[in-house]
Amino acid sequence: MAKDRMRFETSVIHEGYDSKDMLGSLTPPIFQTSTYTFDSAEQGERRFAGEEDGYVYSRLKNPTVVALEERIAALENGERGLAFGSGMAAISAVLVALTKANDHILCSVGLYGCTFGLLQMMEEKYNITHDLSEMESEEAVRAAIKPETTCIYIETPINPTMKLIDLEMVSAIAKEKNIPVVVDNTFSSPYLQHPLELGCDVVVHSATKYIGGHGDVVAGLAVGTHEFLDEVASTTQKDIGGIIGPFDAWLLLRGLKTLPIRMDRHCDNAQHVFEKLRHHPLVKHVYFPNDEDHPDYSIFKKQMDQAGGMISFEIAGTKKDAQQFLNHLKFIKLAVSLGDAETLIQHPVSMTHAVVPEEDRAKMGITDELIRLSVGLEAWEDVWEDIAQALDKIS
Ligand code: LCS
Repeated sequence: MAKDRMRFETSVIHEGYDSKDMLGSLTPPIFQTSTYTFDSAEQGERRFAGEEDGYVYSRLKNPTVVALEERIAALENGERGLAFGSGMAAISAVLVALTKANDHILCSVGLYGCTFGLLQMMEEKYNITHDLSEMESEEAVRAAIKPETTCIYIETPINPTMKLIDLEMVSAIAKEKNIPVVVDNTFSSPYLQHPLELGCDVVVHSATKYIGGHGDVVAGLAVGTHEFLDEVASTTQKDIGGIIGPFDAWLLLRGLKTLPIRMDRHCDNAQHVFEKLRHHPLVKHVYFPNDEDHPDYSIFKKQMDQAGGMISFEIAGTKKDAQQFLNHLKFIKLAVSLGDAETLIQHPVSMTHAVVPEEDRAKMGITDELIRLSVGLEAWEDVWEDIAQALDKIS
């Protein structure tokens, strides 16, 4: 981060908002309005023509949302941020803006289930094809790029298998070929991984997760250059309309203030639970980036500041054993989503990734026994004791 910028922990609290502009209100006001009045017909004409800056209609711009957009742009070290009504609204607005009929998208081998569903829909409707690649080497990336590839789309760490992709390596190849690289940074949050600083072009987030942090809002964010996000704002966001409401933007501004301290705690708790899980006889594989035996450990060391709060593991048993384990948990919540104060646990094959066809799930490493854990902010000893007692009950 440049020297004249505030440090991350200060930016999450101050960027994008100055109380002097809002009658001294310490927290940003919620501009709960759909539209804005013009002083005259001529002013309305100038605003519509883009000749005068100002507010017109809340699908186009809202002051609470603008504060959030400026804050996330600063946190990701990008030029402009845009906020959306969900992570999927952000992802679809970005992918539709980067493609036209018959183009090709090169994707990481693992993707969130609905992102996979979106890609399938784009293929069925517009023949926008996609391939899944491990992106494990320069040769693999070069071989997977086609003449019609107009976008590379990466999740890292991958949901739910925690594989990592070397963003610096992929973006260097993409630059040579002038192909934009989009990174879903949801699992890391802007605190742990900085894709734009590694040469990637666009970052997207499900802000529903760590950025909101309290399980009370569904929202999405995208960050990139002015040029690209201006285009998204005036096309796939404005005309498809997946905008965020002002109250939800305010919840994210509030959630962001504690992102660094929450993330430190998530990371610390997850590290302890990982150490316990890896030594349990009923656990086959544990997937967590800060593991010297993880095949992508060197990428983790290079690219992430800490490993995050997500762990996946395979029960040594069957799907029925995995479900039995889940049913025996006491306070850990059986729920999809992640990044909340509460520890959440789910079964990807029958929940978040059920929409992915079996063959692709196998390629992604999503087995019947795989469990995904979002370690919360509780005492890690309580989290472990709940997991251990439920494992003990598998017959
Ligand atoms: N990207 C990732 C990596 C995600 O995990 C999710 C949602 C999305 C994008 C979409 O964001 P949304 O529209 O829901 O805000 N992941 C979920 C999950 O793992 N469980 O429930 C939702």
